[in-house]
Order: sequence, then C-alpha cells, then structure tokens
Amino acid sequence: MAKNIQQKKTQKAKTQKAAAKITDLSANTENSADQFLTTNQGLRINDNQNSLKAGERGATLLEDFILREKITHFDHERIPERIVHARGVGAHGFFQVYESMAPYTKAKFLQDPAARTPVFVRFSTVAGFRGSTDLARDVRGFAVKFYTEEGNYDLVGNNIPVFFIQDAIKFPDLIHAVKPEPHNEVPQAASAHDTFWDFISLMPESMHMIMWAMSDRAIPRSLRMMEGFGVHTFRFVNEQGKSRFVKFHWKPLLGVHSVVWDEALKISGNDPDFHRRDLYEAIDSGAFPEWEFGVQIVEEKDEHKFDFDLLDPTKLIPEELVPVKRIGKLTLDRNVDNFFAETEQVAFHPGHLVPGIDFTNDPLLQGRLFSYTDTQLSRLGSPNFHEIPINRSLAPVHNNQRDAHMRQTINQGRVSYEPNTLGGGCPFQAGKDMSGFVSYAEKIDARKVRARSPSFFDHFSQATLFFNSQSEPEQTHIINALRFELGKVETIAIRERMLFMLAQVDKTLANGVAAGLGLQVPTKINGPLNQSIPADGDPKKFQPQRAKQEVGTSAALSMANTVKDTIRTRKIAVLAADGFDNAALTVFKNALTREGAVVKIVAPRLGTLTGSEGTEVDIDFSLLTCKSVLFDAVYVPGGEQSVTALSNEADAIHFLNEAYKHCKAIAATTEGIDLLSAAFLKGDAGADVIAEEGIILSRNPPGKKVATEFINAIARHRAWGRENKAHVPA
Ligand code: HDD
Repeated sequence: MAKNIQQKKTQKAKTQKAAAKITDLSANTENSADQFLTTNQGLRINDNQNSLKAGERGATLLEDFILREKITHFDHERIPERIVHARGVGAHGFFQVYESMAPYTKAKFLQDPAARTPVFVRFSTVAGFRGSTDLARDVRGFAVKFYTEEGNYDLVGNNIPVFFIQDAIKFPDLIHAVKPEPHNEVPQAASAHDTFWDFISLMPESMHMIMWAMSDRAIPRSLRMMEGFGVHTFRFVNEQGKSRFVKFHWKPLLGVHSVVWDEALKISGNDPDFHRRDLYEAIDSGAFPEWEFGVQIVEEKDEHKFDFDLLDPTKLIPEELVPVKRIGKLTLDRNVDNFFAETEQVAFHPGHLVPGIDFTNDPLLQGRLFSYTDTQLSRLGSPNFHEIPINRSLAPVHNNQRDAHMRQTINQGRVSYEPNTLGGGCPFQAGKDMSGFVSYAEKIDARKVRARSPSFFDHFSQATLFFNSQSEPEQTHIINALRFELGKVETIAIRERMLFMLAQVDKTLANGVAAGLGLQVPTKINGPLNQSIPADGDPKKFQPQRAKQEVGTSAALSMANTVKDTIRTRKIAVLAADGFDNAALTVFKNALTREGAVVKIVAPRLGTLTGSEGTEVDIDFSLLTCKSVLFDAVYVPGGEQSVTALSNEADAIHFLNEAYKHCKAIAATTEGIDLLSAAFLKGDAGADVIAEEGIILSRNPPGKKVATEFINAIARHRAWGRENKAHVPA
C-alpha cells in the first residue's frame, strides 16, 4: 500500500516536471520587486510615458528607437487566425490508462496504468472568427495533444462522431459555404444562411451530420459536458504487428448536456465567452473536468461485416454492434498562463502519430494529413513551429533539419547530413531494433482512379437511425432548429430542396419543418443539381439502395440517456433582496455546495444584503449584470421584505420567467413562492413540497427534504415536459 502511494507520488512528480517543461521554456517568469522595464535588447527604460521630441511641444524624433521598437512590435502582434476552428480555448492536463492495452497497441502511453502522460487540449467552434460567440450552433473541435515519451500524438477530433463530407477535396467548398458570405461577410458564426444550405441541399452525404448539427449537441451547456470522437476509423497495431480497426471516444464524467436554442441566442449577447469562462473557472476552482477514453475495436477480418463502410467518415459504428470499451481517463487540471503563447500557438496535426497507432484509407483523413502542416506554415509562419514551447515534444528531437525563420535550436558541429562519418554517424536510425515508427504494411493492389466506392453511397440510413434514436423533446428541437436555419434562408428553392432531402431521412421530420416554413415537401427536386443527385430528381436513384440496418435505434445517440445523477459545477442563482430568509438560504446553500454546485447571490444592486437575522451576505451579481441564461437553476428564499422588493423588479420577474421557459429547476420557499406567482406561477402551494416538473415549492421553512428535491431536479438537467405547457412572457 505504502509502496503504491510512493509510486503514485513519484509518478505525479514526474508528470508535473514533464508538464512544467512544456511551458517553462523561454517563459518570462521573473517576478522580483527590482524588475526594470527594458527594451527587447535588455536596455533599461526611464520613461515609458513620453516619446522623444524636439522640445516639449515639438515634433517626435525618428531617432526614438524606444518608441519605434514598441510600436513596431505592436503593429505585428496579430497572426492569421485558424482558417477553421479559429475560436477556441485550451487547458493542460494528463492522461492515464486503466489497464495495459498491449494486446491491441504498442503505443507506450497506453501500456502502464501508473504512468501519467501530460496533455494539452483545445476546444473550438468551427465557423466563427476568433472573436465570435461561444454559443454558436456549430460542431465543437476536441483536439488533444499527448506529450508521450515516444513523441507527440495528436487526436484531432470533434464532439460529433461523423462528418459532412466523405472526401477531403470537398472541404474548401464546405467551409466556403458555411463561413460568412463573401460579398458582405454576413452572418458571423452561423450556418443559418443561403450559401450553407445551398451546398448542403446538394450534398446528400451530409445528411447524417446535419442531424447531429441541428440537434442539441451543437449547443453544449459546457465544453466539460460534451463527448469527443476521433471520427475516422484508425488502426491499433500491437508489438506483433497485428492490426485492428479502432474508433476513439471521449465520454465526459459529468454527462452530455446542452442549453436550449433560445438560451444560446441570449447567452451569445450576455456572455459571448460563456464556454471559455466556464472551463477556466472550473479548473481554477479545482473542479477538474474529466473524460474517459473509449475505444471500439474491430478485427481486420470483420472489416466488411457492417452495412456501411468503416472508411466512410459519415458513418458511426452503433455501440450496440461494437461496445465502447473505456480504457483510460483524461483530466484537465491547469489553465494556460498565456492565451496567445499556448492556446493560439498550439499546432495540431492528425499526422502526429506514435508507434502502435496508424491511419486507414478514409479519404477525408488522407486529405487532412496534408492540410495541417500546410496551414501551420501560413499561420505560424515557419517550419520551426514545433519549437514553440507548447508544441515541443518531450521526447528529444534529433535530425538534420536546419535553419528557417525563427530557428530556436542551436545545433552544434559541422554535420547536418546523413550518412556521415564526421559526426560519428549520428543521429542513428532506430531501424535496428525497429523501435521507431513502422507504417502498417497494408496490402494495396489497385488501379489509380478518381472515384468513390459504392459502399459509401448510403447517405440516409444512419441519419434516420440518429433521428429515430432521439427522445421526443430532442426530435422537436431538431425540427425547430431546421425551421430556424431554413427560415433564415432567403431562396425558396433551397428551402424546398432541403425539405426533399429531409424527407429521405424521415417524413415526420420533413413535414414538421415544412409546416414551420409554410411549404409542402416536394416529391421531386428542381433547380441546379450536382453529380450526387440524379438529373431527373428521382429519390430512388439517390443511392444503389438504402442498406438494411442492423439496429433501428441506438440508446447512446440520445442525450436523454446521459449521466443525470450529479449537480457538480452547476451554477445556481439565489434571487434575494434585503430582508431575505437567511436560515433558508443557509439550508439550501449548504446542501447545494456539499454536492459540488456553485451558488451565487443575485440582487437588484451590488454590495451586501442584510438578511432576516441581521446577517450580511455579499452580492455576486446585480440583475443588470447577469441573466438567468447564465445559470442552471434558481432559488427564491422567503423574507417578506425581500420578496416585495423583488416583485417590483421587472428583471427579477423576467429572470424567473426565462428560467421557467428554459425548463430549469426552480425552488421557492415560504414567501418566495409569491415571487413565482408574480411571475408565471399561479395557484396556491399549500403542500409541503411540490416537485412537479422541476418546480419545488414549500410553504414551510425549508429542511433537507426540500433541498434534496431541488438537487434531484437540477441533476435531471431540464424538465422538458414544461416546454409544451405554460407559455410565459420571456
Ligand atoms: Fe480540421 C483544424 C477537426 C476535417 C483542415 N480540425 C481543426 C481543428 C480540429 C479539427 C479540432 C482545430 C485544432 C486546434 O484546436 O488547433 N477537421 C477536424 C475533424 C475533421 C476535420 C474532426 C473531420 C473528421 N480539417 C478537416 C479536413 C481538412 C481540415 C477534411 C482539410 C482538408 N482543420 C483543417 C486545417 C485546420 C483544422 C485547415 C485549421 C487550423 C489548423 O488546422 O491547425 O488544417
């Protein structure tokens, strides 16, 4: 036991040392009181307020090298933002495998459960510019850099397990279509516009991904509450050289949760940094986000056993067919010190591999393997981007690559070629013991063609599988999302073409969307067509045949089946004013914080509040500086004076109405119930506890039971039953 603890301690110290190495390089961490301001050449500066002039009122002199250096550096502070995934946020952490994966892969970081591998993770949206809102309806990037002892391994995935297109050659078209339209650069970070849906309506292969992108998955409650996927099928290769196919998953321990669309729109105005702030605050408070790493492993002999092609990135393997085996855990436990140096300069690449993991011939993946290095060259400006501290490998780098812009390494000696004798032959190939990377020796016997395999042609079956696997509220949200998106499309022919496509997925879906658009679902499509669509618009010819599906629904695809037993890190607003019931607040606050929730006092003004027993509490937010959309639940304690004051505040009433509309848990005790009545909740709450549809009321001074009911309601995330009920003015 003691040995175990000691081992763990040594391991932890090792990871910390390794992790520190990633960022301490060239870090400017001096913080002494006698630190003087200097130029970049180290020259001390006496006056940072005034430029050098010819007389006090005179012209500024060109000679002022201090001014020139400062302004020049400033003028060059920006680098090009990422062409996609520009908006993002990153954090450090570590990965630990549960048990050795040696039977499947020789990757060293997947062998020893005692070993911790440092990681850096960057989450992102895809379409928006660097300063765009976090809550855009969009796919989220989930990119993980493992700093392994065999070199850096990057798993550059998304929070959606499939993709819009099957071949990388279509990627620039997809991105041009979704980005702001080129003539007026509108709209920002939104797919709800003509060019996107024009493209999509001509790309039947995108339909499965569209189902996901229109679902609540595209508006996560938190980056800490979303899944991650490697998307493509990769290979695991073991020490014996045996290969198996593998799909990668990240499963968040807090469950998968989302906000509602109306909320997303309002959060975008109230706090465009909502996700970025949420991640930073959680890590800063010690509530470290965690994901389990999952794999679906398929034997090589089973490659063709599915009713879809494993190489097709628009398909997933239903967990009913191949279960996800959870093999390790990712923990994010350290925020960046400097956003630009770390999050902005980190460079991922699906081609950063380690021995034991390899590619497949997925044509989307193959194209990505070119794109990422290329984009770093234009964004970071030099083939030396691997020398930027956040990108450095912990494994030592030895090769004969030299020079180029901003070279940091000072290579010694006269030898920069191989073979050589003058350098003693160094550095040597690892070839002798084959400890270096060996590409999997896949047998290829083929003709060179520019074509797609017919096994990629079934574009609708898995879209239908996804739709059918959703709970009723989730299906409604997809229909509403499509009504919104297509409602913003100005060209009627595009709307109609999309309705036609949706009808290939599910008739109820298409009819539901059509009703919102005031259109009929067409039986044929007109207008310009691309090669994927037969010239006569006959739906039967879309694909050779709709493949027979082995599963009709898959529970893992619905967020209704996610983790719902914790309120850890959930944000609860307490609406209060002077005279609030302090005893009640104490009961609730203690119960909620014990479960790991974060409780904030929201009042008509800032400062402190005086409670019923004369107790003072600090106010966290005024009603002006925060809205209910920034919280997961609301509690209104009693106290006549407090409730009367709040009843006269339109913002307090609106706060409750909005929380109600967004189906959040709401609790009110004693006089607090009157505030609910002033808002939307009519009727008497005579009973001790009413826990109906996420509303918990108690006329009696609250005890543990009421608080527990509230906690259970928050853990359920949303009371969707309310959605179709009372319509409140919010
Ligand atoms: Fe990509 C960035 C994920 C297809 C080309 N991609 C990028 C990032 C993620 C993904 C998470 C942000 C990394 C970061 O945080 O810095 N991309 C994906 C996934 C795809 C995918 C999961 C499909 C399964 N991407 C894809 C294709 C191409 C690219 C088909 C080009 C042929 N992606 C890029 C890029 C980016 C990028 C242009 C922009 C910034 C960067 O690479 O470093 O190279």
